[in-house]
Amino acid sequence: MNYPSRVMTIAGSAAGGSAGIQADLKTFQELDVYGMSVVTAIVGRHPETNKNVHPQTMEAIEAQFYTAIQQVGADGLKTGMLFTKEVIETVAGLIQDSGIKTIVVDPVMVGKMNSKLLEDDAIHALKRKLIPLATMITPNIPEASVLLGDRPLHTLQDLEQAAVDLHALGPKYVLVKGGRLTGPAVDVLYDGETLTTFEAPRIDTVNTSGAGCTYSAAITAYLTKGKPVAETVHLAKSFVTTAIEYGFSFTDIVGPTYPIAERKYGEAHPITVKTV
Ligand code: PXL
Repeated sequence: MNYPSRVMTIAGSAAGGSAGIQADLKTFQELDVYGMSVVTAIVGRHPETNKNVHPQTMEAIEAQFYTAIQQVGADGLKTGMLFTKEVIETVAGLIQDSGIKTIVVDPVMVGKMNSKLLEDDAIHALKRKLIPLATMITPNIPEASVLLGDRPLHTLQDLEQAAVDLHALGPKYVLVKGGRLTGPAVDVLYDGETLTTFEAPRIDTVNTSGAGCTYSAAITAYLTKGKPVAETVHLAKSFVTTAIEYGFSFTDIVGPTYPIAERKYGEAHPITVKTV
């Protein structure tokens, strides 16, 4: 038997199941990589205290990481919600000592329902300690803007320049996701030499909770399985676009993307790829 690639997510647990660890593990399962998890914080709102983020201790974070590494080992890893400077520094240290080759950093800052998922004083540590270790970073427009000192980003050209400038922080590849522009959903990949755009039709839905997590988890899965970077982004964007197309809501609040959609409906979305 050929064993599957082993992939770890270090992220928040989203109690509602749409985002964070839950979206990552569902996506890993769909793409046949063996999923493991390190929960950095639990996200779930208490109806009386209103507290929404329940951080885990550094001891708990390290315990989960070492258990996964020692019992299984890891070929690839992604980070999602890290929440504090201390978690970022701890996680950067663990990654650095691990020798894991494929590292995807999704610089999660704010959730779809506006939950704050990263503290303000953590940005510096994210830029200086974690991003330099990344194979790929996957910021959306607000995250790219914060990482560039609150630079306004309004056009595709702005995103292309942002990808080039973010590459200077040290990751091997930068993917700036343009989902918040109007018109088609265009993402920009920069590998240090060439800019490539990946365009999908815009899907008219509000049910996109977990879309970013699902996208970066799919990227982690494909990269870890050894796909070349442009093919990885193409396949992962197709996967997440289908997951968004079949997104739904059980209630009257923003609902989840549906990571099972590509398999269930046998449909991979066409993506237009262009070199800039
Ligand atoms: O979608 C961003 C996100 C990431 N991680 C966790 C979340 C959310 C959004 O709510 O809860 C844990």
